[in-house]
Amino acid sequence: MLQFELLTQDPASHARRARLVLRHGVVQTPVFMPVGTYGTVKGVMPRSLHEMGAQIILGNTFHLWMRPGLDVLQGFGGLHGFENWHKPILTDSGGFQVWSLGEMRKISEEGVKFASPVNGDRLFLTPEVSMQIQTVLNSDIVMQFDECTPYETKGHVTTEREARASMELSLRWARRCQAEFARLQNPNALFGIVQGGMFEHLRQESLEALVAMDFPGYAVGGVSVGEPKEDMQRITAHTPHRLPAHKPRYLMGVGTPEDLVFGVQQGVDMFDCVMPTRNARNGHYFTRFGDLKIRNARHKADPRPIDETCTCHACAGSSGVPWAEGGREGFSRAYLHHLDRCGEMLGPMLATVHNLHYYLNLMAEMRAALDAGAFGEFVRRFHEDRARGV
Ligand code: PRF
Ligand code: ZN
Repeated sequence: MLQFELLTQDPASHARRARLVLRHGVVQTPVFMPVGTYGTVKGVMPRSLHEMGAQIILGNTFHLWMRPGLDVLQGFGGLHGFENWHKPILTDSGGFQVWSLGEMRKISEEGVKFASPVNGDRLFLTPEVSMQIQTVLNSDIVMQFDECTPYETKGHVTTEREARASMELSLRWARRCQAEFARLQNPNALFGIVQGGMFEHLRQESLEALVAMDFPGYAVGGVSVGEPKEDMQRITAHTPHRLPAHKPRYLMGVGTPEDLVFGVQQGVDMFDCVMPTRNARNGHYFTRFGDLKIRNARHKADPRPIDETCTCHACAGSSGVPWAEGGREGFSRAYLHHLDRCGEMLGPMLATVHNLHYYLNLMAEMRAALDAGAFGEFVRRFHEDRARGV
């Protein structure tokens, strides 16, 4: 179901290189997982994802349960055949997506009651139902159903008492998930999720209880939920390296390029985030030399590509030879600006390709630096380049 082999460990941080073997293939870590909520990484064909070096993508229990529904997915033997992606898939449990519904839901010990945002049907998502759905999806990695403790609700910052109650509920749900997953004889891997809000001692209790349950991998949830950056970094620095060294660690829903580098330094192996894909659709490009907003009028007649050193299809065209090395097949900033102004769909498509290429390449560079014993040097260069400006 899951094998995890540690390859190298950076002596100066918690960063490590590993190889994760799943039922649909091998994943080299540290890894970034593009988000494909509805069974599609928005605007990108599976073939392009493969060419960009994507090793594993995400899907969402909650959305796929709403549409197309389990009977359709069952007919395709799960999500891989339906979306035509035959490499590993991780599915989130619905815990976070239900949290995002806000007012529309009611949480109890048993699970979460809510009205379908699609047709208003009354639905009840429980740990057992989440495991049943993810078993039909046949995802390589199944996430436990949890409650993502909010940082604040309507201006009220979550107290320690509230964070404890929420963390303990997630632990009881973890046990129910584990029992149901076993009952269903799901052949894939179930990950537990550490919660505990912004409190280190609650995080410690959560992780100890989950480690005692012996999951094949662990996630850190409940970060990047609107808290100040210092809190996010404090929790990211606390939890991952305290999890078992011989099992994969996944930081959920994080983050910026800087957050990924920081997370790897803290011993995180896996990341997912909508940022590269969602920001792309707003004309926000991430690059080695900082970020760029294509809507800005200063790009109106600029013949240069987004990043002269980038080998993605947007910056280097089909030759893959970057502008800086004499390739002239990339799309100009002027053209991308024009596509954005006209609302043409090629604009967000190219931006998504570039941003995902940048994120996936950043992870590949971190893996190469770890392999070469030069991670510290990589981190120094990364910050220097990002501060240079595009
Ligand atoms: N729980 C689950 N999915 C998530 C999160 C969580 O806490 C987060 C928090 N950043 C993102 N996705 N199940
Ligand atoms: Zn590019």
